[in-house]
Amino acid sequence: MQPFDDSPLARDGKVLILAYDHGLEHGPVDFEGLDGSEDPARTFEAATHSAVTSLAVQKGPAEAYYPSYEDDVDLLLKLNGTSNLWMGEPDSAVNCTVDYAQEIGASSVGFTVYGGSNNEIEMVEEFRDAQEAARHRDLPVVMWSYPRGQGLKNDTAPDTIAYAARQAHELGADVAKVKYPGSQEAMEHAVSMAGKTKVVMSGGSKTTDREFLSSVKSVIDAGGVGLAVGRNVWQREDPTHILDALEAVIFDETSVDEALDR
Ligand code: FBP
Repeated sequence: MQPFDDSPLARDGKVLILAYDHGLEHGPVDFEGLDGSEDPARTFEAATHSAVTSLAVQKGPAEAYYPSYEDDVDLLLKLNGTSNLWMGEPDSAVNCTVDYAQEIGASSVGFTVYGGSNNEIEMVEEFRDAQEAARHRDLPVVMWSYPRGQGLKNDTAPDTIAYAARQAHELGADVAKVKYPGSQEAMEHAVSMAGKTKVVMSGGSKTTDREFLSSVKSVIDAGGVGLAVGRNVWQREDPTHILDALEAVIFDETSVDEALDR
């Protein structure tokens, strides 16, 4: 297992994953506010920004677009994912194998686990297979660690996010991608629960530059290594502007004001 800092996921020990799997997870509704955002090429292009350490997509966009970007973008292949078209306890289909992900150019893989779902046991067993296959191929593993389901009242409560971070560590993820638990203190608790697993924040729905950057800043100050973000980048008219600011906060550890002035 290669040291995290030398892994393709990280730059200077930090992470900025640009996520673009929303067409599957949420459907066309996420593209409604901005014409052109439905075009995967636009987000592949954004991922060439120096702040982006990898681009997380499903197999289809990877097969279709990654060949044009393989010199400029690190590919994180999301191995499972689900649509919003059905109802029931949270679950996610395994859509791609680790072998095939590597064949089409992935340098890391991602996997969602809905801890607390009635489908948790099966999801964790699927994660086991993916994690071990990834270890054999030396591909780092990011767990989208999203507790949710019938038993959970609040999926961003501090204790829940700390458990999500710990679950990712216990199951062998290199990086735990968790929702923001509302404060720096709560994020510190999650980071401390994650052992050697690195913690990144999940972006969430689009908000103002200042509010978004402030939460990112508190994750960095809490010992998190960065961010995995989708809508707060590619739903903006100018993804470059917010990526410049994220580069400042995550990699240069500037204040939010300084990042906004760049
Ligand atoms: P955002 O930054 O847009 O929240 O994207 C992160 C992400 O994990 C995506 O990879 C995924 O499509 C989406 O959030 C899932 O969000 P949820 O399941 O909470 O609706």
